[in-house]
Amino acid sequence: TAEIMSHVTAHFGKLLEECRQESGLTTDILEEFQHFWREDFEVVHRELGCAIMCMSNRLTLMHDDARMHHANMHDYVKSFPQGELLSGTMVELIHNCEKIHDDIPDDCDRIVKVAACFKVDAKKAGIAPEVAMIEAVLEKY
Ligand code: BOM
Repeated sequence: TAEIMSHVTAHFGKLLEECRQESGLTTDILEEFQHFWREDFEVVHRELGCAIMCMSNRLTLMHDDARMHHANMHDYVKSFPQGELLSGTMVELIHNCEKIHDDIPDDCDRIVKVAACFKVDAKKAGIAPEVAMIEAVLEKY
């Protein structure tokens, strides 16, 4: 659900600042991670892909090949309140997007495409949070 997704995004987004330097993601591109879900934010910058890879690696959510670690992602999402209601859907949506973009050799380029695909599919599935929902839970993490 969107409520659970707001918690996952709030927690995951806390890692953004420590990944800015190595990813080159400037505040001009994305000021705060929760803006990822804004209607008018376009998920297109390679640097965002690099940042998501860096953030995911801090939580060991990716394999060495920069693809999602399914078991760890399941456990990560399940660690949030009612996370078990979201974990299966989330892993499935991300994996489906990975399959679609598997031919892109550059990790950062591929991950930003996977993230854009996931944003679209999460909206369709009704699990995309409103930015205000994320801001309401930011203080918990
Ligand atoms: O193959 C790469 C898999 C990683 C893609 C992850 C997509 C996440 C998009 C950004 C949205 C984040 C919200 C919560 C974080 C969960 C990882």
